[in-house]
Amino acid sequence: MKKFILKKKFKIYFLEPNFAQVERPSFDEFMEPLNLCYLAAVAKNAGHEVFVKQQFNNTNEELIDDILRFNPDILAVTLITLFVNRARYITSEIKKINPEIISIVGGSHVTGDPEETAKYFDYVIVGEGENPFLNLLCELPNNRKPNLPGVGYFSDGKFFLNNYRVRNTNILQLPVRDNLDFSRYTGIGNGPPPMPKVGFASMLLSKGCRFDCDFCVNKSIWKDSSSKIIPVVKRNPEDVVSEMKLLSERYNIGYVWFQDADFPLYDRKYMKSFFQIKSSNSSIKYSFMSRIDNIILRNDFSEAEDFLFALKKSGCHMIGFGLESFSPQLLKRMKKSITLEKVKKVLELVFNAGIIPVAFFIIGYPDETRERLEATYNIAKTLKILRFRFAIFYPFVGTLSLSRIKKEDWLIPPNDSYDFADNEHQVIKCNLEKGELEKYFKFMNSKIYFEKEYLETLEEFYSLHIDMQPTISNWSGIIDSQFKRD
Ligand code: B12
Ligand code: SF4
Repeated sequence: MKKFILKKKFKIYFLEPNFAQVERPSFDEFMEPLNLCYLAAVAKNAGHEVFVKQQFNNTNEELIDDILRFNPDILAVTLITLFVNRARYITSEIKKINPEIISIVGGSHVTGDPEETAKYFDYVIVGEGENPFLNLLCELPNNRKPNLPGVGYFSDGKFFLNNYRVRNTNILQLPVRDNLDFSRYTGIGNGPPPMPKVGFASMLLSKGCRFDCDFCVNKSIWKDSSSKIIPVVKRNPEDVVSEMKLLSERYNIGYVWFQDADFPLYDRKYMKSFFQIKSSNSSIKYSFMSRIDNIILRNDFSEAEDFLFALKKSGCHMIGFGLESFSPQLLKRMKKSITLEKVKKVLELVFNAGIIPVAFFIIGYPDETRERLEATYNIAKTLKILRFRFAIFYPFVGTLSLSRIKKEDWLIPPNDSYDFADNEHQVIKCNLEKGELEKYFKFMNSKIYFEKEYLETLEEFYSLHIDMQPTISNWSGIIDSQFKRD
């Protein structure tokens, strides 16, 4: 990263707003705002004063007071779609009291729709934020209308954006974690099997993704304008392990959730070197999301089996797979080329290795039908999956799916409320009756844990892996409390 000259030391308040509807109790599943922690690190190293804040369950008013008390020069907000309405409100209230505070936003929503977003904030930053943000901090003291890659704003009623993107290949700096409340981080929420009772933190081992799923925003973030595309940047395994060590020593962390978009299991050489360094230096457990096609390479089952045992031995506790649906038509539309046969085999191998297989599904995709939905559920409950997450499809800005959905007239008007970007509400038409999809959503996410097939799978897992046996035996209370929120 190039050296920046400090022209003015800014006080920067980095904010992750909470969900659109704070009173909704379903989501108490917070993780570190890694994006802001990385941005704070580069700003701090450049000489600025930084403070990272998550709204959690604070009211907007409490938060506004907190921001004003800090008295920042800059309010830097991360925006996924669900945060948009709240972020607009907080920023406009702050501006009414102190118009001098400069608002800068970035994140997946901003990258997907920079022009619309820029109507409500002073500056938008598209793609990876580190370099554009630092460049902007450098320019602001002399020039409020800079022409910088990745930076956009309205000027005299006209939107300006320099959309040139350069990948940030530097992931050497450690995130700023100074004022985070680690007691709020609990892994991936309630439900069987339980998460270990240890401190949780988030990390990145790599950045980028080699795929292009129809519904995903990630591709737009990791884009590169030059011809030399660097799809995935991996950190040096030694740096990863020393960050793990630091997390356990400084914050008493026992579990790391990697937030990588495409965790590099496919690079066996890299992974083996990670295992080696980790085994002799850190006992932290860890989890990540992976593609099904990253487990068995070149149809070599026995290599995959050995690899998974090594993965488990290195501390891997859980792997999340985006399975999405078992309808071949829907998978094709999502541009996800996975087959049920492969899914079954991979889940079995992961299960046998003693790693908890978690599956994520999308329901209500365009062309979803009752039959497809039920078929997916009925297959899912028989597979070697220990934790499920069914999410209602939301077409995020910047995705291929949104442009197709608009063209094919699938959106239910009005579709301008971002409060429903929580994957719990139906926002596009589908071949089900009104309200039916939401009912399926609740049913699928809770009742699956009481299915006979599921309970047999759970029992088999614990009989094979006695060391992972939980102390809680009755899940009904936990699951019911999660889903009683009407
Ligand atoms: C971990 C994670 C979570 C965690 C924690 C969320 C959190 N604290 O951010 C949990 C499990 C709670 C979660 C929940 C949800 N998530 Co989530 N999550 C992720 C995940 C896997 C990693 C996020 C991350 O840290 N990435 C690493 C950082 C470094 O990358 P980044 O966030 O993109 O940040 C870079 C740039 O975007 C930019 N940037 C970002 N913010 C800012 C701010 C400023 C000021 C600037 C200058 C730049 C900037 O610079 C950063 C550094 O390069 C992403 C997918 C992914 N792999 O990115 C999805 C993702 C962010 N989640 C998503 C969604 C939809 C959700 C849920 C609504 C889904 C649900 N119902 O289950 C909920 C919402 C609740 C919530 N509070 O977030 C979507 C967002 C899409 C959108 N447009 O809104 C994503 C992109 C997944 C996807 N591909 O669809 N999520
Ligand atoms: S869904 Fe996962 S695999 Fe597909 S493009 Fe997004 S991050 Fe990559």
